[in-house]
Amino acid sequence: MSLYRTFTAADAVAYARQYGQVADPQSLVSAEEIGDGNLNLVFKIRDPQGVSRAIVKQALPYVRCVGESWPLTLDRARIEAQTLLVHGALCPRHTVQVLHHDPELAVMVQEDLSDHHIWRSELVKGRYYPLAAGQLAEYLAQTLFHTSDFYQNAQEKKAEVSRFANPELCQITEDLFFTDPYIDHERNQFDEALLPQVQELRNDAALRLAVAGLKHRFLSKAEALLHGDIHSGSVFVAEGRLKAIDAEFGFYGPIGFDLGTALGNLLLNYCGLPGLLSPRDAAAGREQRLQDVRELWLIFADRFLTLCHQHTRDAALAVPGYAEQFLDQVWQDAVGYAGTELIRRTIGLAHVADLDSISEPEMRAECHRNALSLGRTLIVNAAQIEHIDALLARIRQNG
Ligand code: SR1
Ligand code: MG
Repeated sequence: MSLYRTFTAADAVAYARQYGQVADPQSLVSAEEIGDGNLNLVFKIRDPQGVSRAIVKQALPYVRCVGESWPLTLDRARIEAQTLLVHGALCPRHTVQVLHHDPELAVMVQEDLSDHHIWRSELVKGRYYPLAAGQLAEYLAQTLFHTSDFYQNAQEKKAEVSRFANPELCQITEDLFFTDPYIDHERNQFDEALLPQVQELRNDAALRLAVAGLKHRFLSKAEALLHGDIHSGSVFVAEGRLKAIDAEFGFYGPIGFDLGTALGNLLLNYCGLPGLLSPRDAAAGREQRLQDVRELWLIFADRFLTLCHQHTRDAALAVPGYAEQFLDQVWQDAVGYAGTELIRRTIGLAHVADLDSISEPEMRAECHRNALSLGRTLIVNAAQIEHIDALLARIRQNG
């Protein structure tokens, strides 16, 4: 018999008292449900002064942003906790700490990060965290290298691929990134003004062919234990600090997918800034975003290659030149996946505040159009965009 029940605020307080690892558990007295993501309940647990002391997160048996008509496995809570535990062991500085988790209740108590802010919210307000892109790159390099075949024992890795099989959450990505935006699907959402450009994308044979390749690689390349949803809403930042959260989409997939998701979200912000800030602030913010894009890739590439050169344990993969060749493929994938993130966040089911909070309709439509055309450019031309400066040039050309 299943022990699962959906938590009330009182359940969340009781749970945090038992498992929150706080000095004085009885001082936890109230809970506020603050989940604003697409899937889960998230409770902040407070003391009598209203100070947040613990976070309790519970998976619902359905997709929260759609409702009970879209059931979804509770096993995602186990996958999330276990992905964060693996990533936390590899990169504790940049992974939220899991204090306790229970797969049956689909619940997790995690470290309270109330002194941090969600990176996306800060980017939308034009706030710059100059170290964040480099820190995210460090998180990605450490977690992806150490769970890849360069480092992990081949037999142990196969067992991990099976432990982290995440078919229902992967299917969400497979559908929302690679299928829905290119067909007439009821889940898609976009302003009517975009319809001509949406139809062009649907009829674009070169684009559809490149997206097929990206989807196929997502389905079949078990390269490393990905975060699986590392957009700017899955990242907490504070002055000089960064922590990845929300790893329920974790699975063994193509390394370029995590890089592409992170890059794509920086570019969504780049596309939206003209509609969010004054012309002067938007121009400055866009330069900062390009700097973030540059640092994210260059620091990731540097760290990943250094780890390959110093710590590769597979004798054949350690042959001189192979790590560089592999990284070239990761780059090509990352450029393409960044393009799919731009397109699906503009016209698919799940949108982002970087574009949708633009209040002026014409400006919003123009920013949406820029995101779509940049997304297409990256997907179709990934093989010709051979290095970071070529990418930055393409972004500037797009407008
Ligand atoms: C139905 S879930 C929609 C989106 O929210 C998550 O954060 C993932 O990005 C997913 O694609
Ligand atoms: Mg999430």
